[in-house]
Amino acid sequence: MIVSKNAKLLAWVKSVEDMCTPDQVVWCDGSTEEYDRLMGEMVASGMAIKLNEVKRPNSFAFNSDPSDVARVENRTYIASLKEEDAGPTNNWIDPAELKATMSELYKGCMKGRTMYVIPFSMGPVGSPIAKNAIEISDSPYVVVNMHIMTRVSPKVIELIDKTDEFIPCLHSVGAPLEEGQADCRWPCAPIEKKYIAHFPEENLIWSFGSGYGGNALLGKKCLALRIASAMAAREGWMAEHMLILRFTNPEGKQYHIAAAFPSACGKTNLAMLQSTVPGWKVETIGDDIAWMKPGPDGRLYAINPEAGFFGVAPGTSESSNPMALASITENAIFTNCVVTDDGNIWWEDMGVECTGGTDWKNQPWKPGMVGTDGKEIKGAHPNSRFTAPAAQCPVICEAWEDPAGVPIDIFVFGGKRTNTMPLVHEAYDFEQGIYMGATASSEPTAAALDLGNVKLRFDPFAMTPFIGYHAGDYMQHWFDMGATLGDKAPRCFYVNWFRKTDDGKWLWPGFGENSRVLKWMCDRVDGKVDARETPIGLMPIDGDLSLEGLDVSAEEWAELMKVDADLFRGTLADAKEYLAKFGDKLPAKITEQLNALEARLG
Ligand code: GTP
Ligand code: SPV
Ligand code: MN
Repeated sequence: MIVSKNAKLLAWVKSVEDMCTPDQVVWCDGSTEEYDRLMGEMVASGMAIKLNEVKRPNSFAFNSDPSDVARVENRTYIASLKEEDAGPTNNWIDPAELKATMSELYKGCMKGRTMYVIPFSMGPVGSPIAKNAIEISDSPYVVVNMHIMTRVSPKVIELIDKTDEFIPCLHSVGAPLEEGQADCRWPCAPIEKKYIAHFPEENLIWSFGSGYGGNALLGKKCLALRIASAMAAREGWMAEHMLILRFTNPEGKQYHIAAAFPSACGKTNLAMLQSTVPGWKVETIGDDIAWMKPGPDGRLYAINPEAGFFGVAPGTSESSNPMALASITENAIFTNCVVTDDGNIWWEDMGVECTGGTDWKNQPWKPGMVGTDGKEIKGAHPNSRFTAPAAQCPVICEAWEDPAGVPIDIFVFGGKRTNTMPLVHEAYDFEQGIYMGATASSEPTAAALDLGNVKLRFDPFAMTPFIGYHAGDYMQHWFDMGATLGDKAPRCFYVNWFRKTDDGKWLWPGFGENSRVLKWMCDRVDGKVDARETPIGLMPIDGDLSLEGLDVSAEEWAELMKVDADLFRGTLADAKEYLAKFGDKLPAKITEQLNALEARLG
C-alpha cells in the first residue's frame, strides 16, 4: 500500500477517518489486482453479478436501490460563501451551515465499512492541464468505476507529495453497519439525507447518501464540471459538458468538433458515430466533458479529462451506436440493466432478442411482462448505464490522451425538442453562437428524474446542473473567452435530431446520418457552400446538405428546416422570462442578442 507523505493530505485523511470511523482504511493503487480483488469481494457479498465469461469476459452487473438511480439535482448544492455567487440556477446553503449538517451525517457513517482513499487524475497523469485529486469513499463500487472513468495511480500520490496540491472529494453512501448487521445489496441513504455539496472557493466536494453515477463518481460532474468551471472562470479557460470528436474528410483534412447537449441527449452517440458520408470518418476524443484552453497559436484546444465512458445503456444497439457496443464487449460494468438467463446483459432497444432474465429491480423478468398498472415493465432502468474504458472504443482517436489537446473548429449546441427547432442552423457570429448556447432548451430525460413535470427546460450550454457559480457570470465568461479568441473562435451551430411528426415518428433518421449535418458544417467552415439568411441564423441551401439515399421526403425536409416565426416569438418570450432571473448579472450582450433576434423575427 502506497501512502502519501504529504502532511496536508495525511491530515485530511486522518480527519475524515476520525469523523466517519470506518473499520479500516485502504489506500488504492488502481492496479488490476485491486480491481479483481474488489470485484471478487462484491460478487461474494451479492452486490455484483459476474457475467458469463465467454459472452462478456471480465464484466459485472450491479443493480442499485430503486431510490438511487440518477443524479439528484434537488439535493445538489453550490455552497459559495455568498448566496449571490451561486446564482439562480443552483441550490445554495451557507457553507458553514451545510458543513455542520453534513458533519453530523458523516459522524460514524462508515462504521462496519472500509474507507478507500483513491488517488486519481482528471486528464493524463502529470500533464500540465490535469488535476490531481483524492476521492475518499466507502463504496467499493465507486472504486472500480473510478478505475475505469479516471486515472487511478500511485503516481498521483507522488505528484501530490511534490506539489502539495490536490482536490479533496469526500463520498459516503451514508449507511453505517451496526455490529453484526448484514449489508444490503446497494447501501444508500434516504433522499432527505442525500447531499451533493460543492464548496467552490475551497475546491472541495462533499457527497453523502448516494452511490450512483455523477453523485458518487466525484471526478465527473462534481470535479470536472462544477469545481472546474469555477476554476476555469478564475483562470481563463473552459470546463464544458461537451463531447469532442475528430471528423476527417477523404483528403485527410481534420476538423475538431465539440458539442454540448444535455444529459441523455446524444453526446455519446455523436462522439462515436459511423459516418454515412462516403470517405468521411469520425474518431472519438471524449463523450461527456471537455476542458479547453487557448493554445500558443491563439486557437482553442480541448482535452477529455476522463478515461472511460459512463454511457446511457437503453437504445444502444448495433444500428444506433455500434462503436459503443464494441467498447463494452469485455472489461465493462453495467448498472441497472437486465442480466439474461444465460449470464449476458440486455436493455430495451438493444436490437437483440432476450428470452428473459433478472431485471434492474432484481426480479425475474420476461419481455412484454405487464405490471399491476397494466403498463409494460421495463427490464432496464431508463437511466441504466455502462462503464467502459475509452481505450476499448474501436474509433478512439490517437490524440485522445494528447495533453496538448485538439484545436476546436466547431461548437455545436442542442437539445431534445420534438417541435420548433430546425435540424440545423448556424450563428451569424460567435456572439450569436453564445446566445444560442445560452438559450438552448430541452425536454427532460431520465438522467435527472427529480425535475418534476416540466415540459421544457432552458439549459444554457447543457450546463444548468453543472455550473459551479453564477450562471450570468458563466455566460459573461463565454463572451470574455470570445474576446480572447477573436477571429480564431470556433464557428457555432445549433442542431436538433429529435423533431417528431404529429403522429409521433422521428422526422430525421439521426445517429450515423447526423454525419451529413456535420459535413455541411465543415463545408461552411471551408467556405465551400453559401447559406440562407433566416431570422434565427444561417441555414443550408437545398441540395447542400445531401439527402441522397435517405427516406426523407421533400415535405419532411421542409418541416425539418422550417422556421416558424410565431413559435420562435413564443420561445423568445420564454427565454426573456427565464433570463430575467439572472438580474443585473445577465450580460448586456445577451440582451443585445435578444433584441436583435426579436427585430429579425419582426
Ligand atoms: P449523458 O451521458 O447523460 O450525458 O448522455 P448523452 O448526451 O451522452 O446521450 P446519449 O448519446 O447516451 O443518448 C441518449 C439517448 O438519445 C439514447 O437513448 C440514444 O439512443 C438517443 N439518441 C442519440 N442520438 C440520437 C439521434 O440522433 N436520434 C434519435 N432519435 N435519438 C438519439
Ligand atoms: C449525465 O447525467 O450527464 C451523465 C451521467 O453523464 S452522470 O455521471 O450520472 O452525471
Ligand atoms: Mn453527461
